Amino acid sequence: MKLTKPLFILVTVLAISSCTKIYKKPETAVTIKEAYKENFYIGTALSQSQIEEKDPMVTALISKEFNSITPENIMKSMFTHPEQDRFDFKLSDKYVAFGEKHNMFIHGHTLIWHSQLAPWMAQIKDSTAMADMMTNHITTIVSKYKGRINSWDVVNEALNEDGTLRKSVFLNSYGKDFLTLAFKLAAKADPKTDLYYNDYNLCNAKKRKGAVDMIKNLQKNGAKIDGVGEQGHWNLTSPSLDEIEQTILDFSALGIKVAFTELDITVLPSPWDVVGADVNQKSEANEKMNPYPKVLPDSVQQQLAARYEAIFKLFLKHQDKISRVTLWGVNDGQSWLNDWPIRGRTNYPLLFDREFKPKEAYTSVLKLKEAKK
Ligand code: 9MR
Repeated sequence: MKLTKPLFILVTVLAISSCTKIYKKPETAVTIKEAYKENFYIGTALSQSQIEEKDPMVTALISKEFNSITPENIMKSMFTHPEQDRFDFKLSDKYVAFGEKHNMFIHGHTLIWHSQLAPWMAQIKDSTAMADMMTNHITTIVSKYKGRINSWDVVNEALNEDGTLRKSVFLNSYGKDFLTLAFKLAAKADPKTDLYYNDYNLCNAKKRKGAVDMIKNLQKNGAKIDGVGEQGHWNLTSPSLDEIEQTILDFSALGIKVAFTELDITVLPSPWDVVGADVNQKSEANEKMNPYPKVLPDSVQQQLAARYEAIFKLFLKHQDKISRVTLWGVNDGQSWLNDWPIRGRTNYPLLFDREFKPKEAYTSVLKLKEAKK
């Protein structure tokens, strides 16, 4: 049959539109990193077995869903610098190779932290020995990964809740300028890597003010600081969106980037909030404190999804100020919140469940971007 011109055009248009349908990526094929690629990096924290790629299914999920990584534990000083004259880079080499293989933004966590500290460092008493330690520690590690680790938590959790400097071996032996020293050493070892101060509870006004003053002081002392990491260990209601927004505004006003570096949302009661959990009635207390040992009820699942959605909506509003949003772990089974502040509970703080299936929270974060298109 010979087609008349109008009929030919109609057939062509229909063919093209049906092809577009066939080749349109199904909704489920859009992953979270793809959805947010124009906005900020979407990161996760890797455990040792994830770095070592013990489970190919998990590796595939990580590389599909995330474009930034943080080592959950293996780059803390007790692992990287266990003795004064011995560094151990076996695992951190694997970590960096993982990120490079999957073309990811690679974050280093962490150089100076009072916790998970190499025991020999805890013994340092005087300022010269502390300066020597910090020079060797920071210079060796940052130069080893120069040009390969894209950003570092140079100092982690140096503040008390009231905004004063925390008593630590660094403060006690060197004084408050240990912060300036740490940032200057890191910048010298790799001038191009981004340098962050990282802490939790920065929504607390006093602590935030302490952080702002500390960063201003670093800037006044001529140290390079590129960003602040707000960890984001939050719950279903607190901090409020207004408080979170205030941290974004206050820190970005200093001319630095804001990253959300360890995001997770606990759904379990806090031992400090529960009234009437009589510690003498142990099993009753356990049930109250671990209310969802088998499965998360739909109503809480939805609350979690709504909380994640509201938080990401706020992040999108301030996307020009935010460099990265990192979840503290890949799935619920891996989360440190199953063991803190009470051991052996079943928590549900992340975007993937124990079987690595995306939760409603995942879908709500993804949908937020779909809706914007
Ligand atoms: O998730 C980490 C957990 O496996 C460790 O046992 C714990 C030890 O302190 O550290 C956890 O990660 C912390 C991070 O390094 C710094 N901010 C607080 C995190 C949760 O405790």
